[in-house]
Amino acid sequence: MLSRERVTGQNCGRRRFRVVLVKPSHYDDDGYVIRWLRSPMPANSLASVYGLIDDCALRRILGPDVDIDIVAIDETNTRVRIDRIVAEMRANGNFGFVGLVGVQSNQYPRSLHIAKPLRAAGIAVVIGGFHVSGMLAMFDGIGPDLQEALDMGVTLFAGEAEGRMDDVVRDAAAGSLKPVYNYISDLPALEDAVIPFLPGNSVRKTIGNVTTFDAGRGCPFQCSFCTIINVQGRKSRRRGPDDVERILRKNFAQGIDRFFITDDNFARNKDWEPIFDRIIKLREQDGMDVRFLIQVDTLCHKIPNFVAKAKRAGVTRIFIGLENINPDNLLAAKKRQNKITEYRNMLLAWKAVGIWTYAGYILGFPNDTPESARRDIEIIKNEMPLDVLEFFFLTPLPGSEDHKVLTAKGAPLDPDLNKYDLEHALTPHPNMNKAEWENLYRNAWAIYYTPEHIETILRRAQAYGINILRLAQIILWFASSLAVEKVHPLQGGILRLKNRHERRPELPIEPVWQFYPWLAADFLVKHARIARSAWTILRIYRRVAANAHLPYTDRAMTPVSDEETQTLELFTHNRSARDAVDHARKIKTLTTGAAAESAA
Ligand code: B12
Ligand code: SF4
Repeated sequence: MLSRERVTGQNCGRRRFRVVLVKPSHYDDDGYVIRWLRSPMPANSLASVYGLIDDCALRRILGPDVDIDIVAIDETNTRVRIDRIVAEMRANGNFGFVGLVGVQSNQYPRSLHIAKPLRAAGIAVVIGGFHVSGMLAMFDGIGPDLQEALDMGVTLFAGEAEGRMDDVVRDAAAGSLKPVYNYISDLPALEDAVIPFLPGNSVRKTIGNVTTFDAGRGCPFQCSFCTIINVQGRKSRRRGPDDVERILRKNFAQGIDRFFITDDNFARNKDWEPIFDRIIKLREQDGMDVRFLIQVDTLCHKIPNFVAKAKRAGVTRIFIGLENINPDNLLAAKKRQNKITEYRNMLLAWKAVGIWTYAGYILGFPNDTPESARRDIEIIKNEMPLDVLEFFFLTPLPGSEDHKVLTAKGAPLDPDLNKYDLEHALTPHPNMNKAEWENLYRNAWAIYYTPEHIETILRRAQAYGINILRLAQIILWFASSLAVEKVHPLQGGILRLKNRHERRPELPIEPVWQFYPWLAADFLVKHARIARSAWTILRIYRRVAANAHLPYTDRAMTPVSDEETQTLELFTHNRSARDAVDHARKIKTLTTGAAAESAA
């Protein structure tokens, strides 16, 4: 638990308003809270809300005699001791509130379980995040899940809190919190907004010296499975370069120099260039060796200077929502901007500057079958120079158009929100039954991360001058997370911690004689498996490193030639892939023809 208690000097007559911020985790399939000794990275949602409350404290918005203390807890790496929160709040006359922060749909049931005893003790509780925002953005009125919170006396916050936190804090201090604060149709500008921040000791409960921040919000595209456009909008709202510099310097001063910029599509942040220019200055003139992971789209390489400036700005990894290689599926999901004809050139543009590529691949689009998805993964392995690939179930997340449409149709949707984590089959699929879909998801990881393909990934990376020891470690993480820990790598961490009493209330508390021997056996089996995978990957790494002097190339590493569009499986595996190639060719002919005419 991390506390930022203010030094108040004289205590006489002063009061302390206590804010406990909890970023909840959720339950695994056995009903236990997912918590680690070290979680992968700090949550930007927690950093944003912490920054906003800290700003309220610094401005003393409750008056000169009231100090605001903030405690920030990320449940993915710290146990939430509800009994202690209740005792501390009680000792303070319940002058304060508990904020359940950045609550996703899969974290909503856990949030209610945390809220219940707090409300019973008379403590004010406010829930914010994508579930509340997504539901209020897409539906008129309050659904049963949100009503359950209201019935407990929990306050709901929808929309973004920049510029709105003063009201919440003042109302909480006056004991007059409203049931709902709904700012979903009034999104704030981010220029000069309070910056996200978490103190270093909170960041250090995660794996590396990496922290997260958003340089902007919103995305112009319209993918039907996406929640972001309905919650954060389609317009680019962004922080200025001065604020980005402040975020970097504040973290750098506490020894943190690696960042995940959480913008869902940094390439469509309208100020990507001034932001990169400022970071380039910090790196090249001020000697700040800061590095970044960013998320981009599959057309980003066509933006003039984008890739070159990303490299100079210290971007070392990019994440792309590749989603699928079947154009029919992409069209069905309104992901029209994803052009399979551009995939390889885009990946090669990043590779040419030595930047690693992560991509997300969604399983369960309407045209997928177990066979077609397996074949598609093999095509990716052979024909696309991708490093890390991660798989997700197509999920109707609350806040998305898919969820709204299916709800309106009365389609059967799994009622357990805890499962809305992109790792469960939640709706009937036209071509696969539930078991087939689940098998496909489990097998997809094994199909991609074979020892042979790991060797190919490392050979390709070495040819581009990428640090393959670091890449091998990340591959170990992604290749073994589901098989060993039974969770997606983005939900994984180092050393899983479980408490016998932290189980979904619907499930029984296991007796001591059953729980602990099982925990010990599980620990041993898991670590044996990790050791075996690590040994396999280490041997591959050594073999590849020993051949560093030998040139390496393969089909995936060469730019797409016109004649390859007739032979590559990526472009010929079905009719719509062939149509996509024909379409791209027509556009090229038309644009080069028009250019030739205007030149004449
Ligand atoms: C960065 C990120 C991650 C990171 C870090 C987590 C984090 N929250 O920072 C990582 C990689 C770990 C991650 C993992 C996952 N993520 Co994620 N992630 C994001 C991403 C891209 C940015 C989050 C963010 O910083 N947003 C900006 C903040 C400021 O917005 P916010 O959280 O809504 O908070 C604002 C308001 O809601 C409000 N507010 C929030 N809390 C509170 C509390 C109070 C008291 C008040 C007053 C106000 C308030 O004020 C805040 C400031 O304006 C979002 C997409 C997005 N654009 O948000 C997806 C997103 C949140 N993730 C999502 C999912 C599904 C996951 C995973 C389950 C996926 C998986 N299988 O791996 C895991 C879950 C792991 C976990 N333990 O969280 C979904 C959630 C959808 C939903 N309906 O629930 C999103 C929306 C993306 C999507 N696909 O739609 N994620
Ligand atoms: S590109 Fe990404 S952020 Fe943009 S609409 Fe599609 S899924 Fe959402």
